[in-house]
Amino acid sequence: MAMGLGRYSSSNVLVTIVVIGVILFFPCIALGTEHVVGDHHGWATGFDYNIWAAQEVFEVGDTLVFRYEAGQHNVYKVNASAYQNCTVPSNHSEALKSGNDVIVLASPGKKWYLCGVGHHCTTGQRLAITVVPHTISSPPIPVPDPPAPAPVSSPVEHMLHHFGRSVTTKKLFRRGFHY
Ligand SMILES: [Cu+2]
Repeated sequence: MAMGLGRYSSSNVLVTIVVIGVILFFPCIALGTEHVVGDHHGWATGFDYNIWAAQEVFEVGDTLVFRYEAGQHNVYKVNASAYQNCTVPSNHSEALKSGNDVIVLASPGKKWYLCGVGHHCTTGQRLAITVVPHTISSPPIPVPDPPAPAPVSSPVEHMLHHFGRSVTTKKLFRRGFHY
């Protein structure tokens, strides 16, 4: 094996394969949509995130971006009942709190998030979304080939039948015959 690969060691080959894999998959990842939660309102109180979420389509590979002033809010990923009851997880290390928290939606299904600061959740600072499988950019609808210019021979032969054998293809074209 080493001989056949010349100077390349098997680890180099592995790296190359991984790089090629990343390059092949990158377009898919790169096409993921970035959803800034609440758009210009960001992640805050006094906003209806259900209305916002209803207008978005969340696909696997997309990202959620929670933007807020660090220290004012935070983001917990919770389950359905915690979302319903605004139960803040007791493990505070689970909170995202950078003020620009990016979450990659890695799997389909329902996801719930809430702010664990004060009573922010009960006043509306919570988000429930449904992530759907990534739709690979739909393959082009198969369009039947445009009516291929019929093979030169057949119509010409057909015409020859009508015009007589002395009429050649060249003559037909010289006379401005188009089909
Ligand atoms: Cu908050």
